[in-house]
Amino acid sequence: MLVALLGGMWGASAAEPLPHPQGAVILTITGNITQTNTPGQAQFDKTMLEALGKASYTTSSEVSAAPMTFEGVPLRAVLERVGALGKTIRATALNAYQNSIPMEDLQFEPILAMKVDGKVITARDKGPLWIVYPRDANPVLDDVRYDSRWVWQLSKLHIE
Ligand SMILES: Nc1nc2c(c(=O)[nH]1)N[C@H]1C(S)=C(S)[C@@H](COP(=O)(O)O)O[C@H]1N2
Ligand SMILES: [Mo]
Repeated sequence: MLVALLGGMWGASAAEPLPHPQGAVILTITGNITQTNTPGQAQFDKTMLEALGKASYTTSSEVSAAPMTFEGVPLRAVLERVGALGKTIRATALNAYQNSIPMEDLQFEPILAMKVDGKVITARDKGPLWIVYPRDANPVLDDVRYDSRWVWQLSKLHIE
């Protein structure tokens, strides 16, 4: 898998056409993707994201020394669904914070968390989507480079 990522082959397998969101759009993906449901964009509501899979882990973070349990959809599943192809994911938050996430980070299985400690997160508490890494499970992730990729209030991903 990692070899495929480094070779730029990521996401070659795209699925059936992406349906239109029925609820509020919480994530918009643009750039190098093969699946769209609006010209140039793949828009997702919460239900669509939840349908893509589930993952959770409990970890401390830069935000909280006390471990919190994060639950959401694997970033990998979301990128697979839109046929994302590229080296970098530019993540943008509601507050216009941006950071670039190398595609290689998928090896760590980051998730787009929608719940923290069992509670749905809203924009008020860093939701509705928060990029999270399993930091306690992998010492290499305990680093400011990765901490800054924990984009909260995530609203856009641009693949390039
Ligand atoms: N939306 C958003 N996400 C963000 C940030 C931000 O300012 N806005 N700061 C990042 C940085 S630099 C780090 S280290 C972690 C933790 O930020 P904090 O130390 O300001 O709590 O969240 C990251 N995610
Ligand atoms: Mo930071």
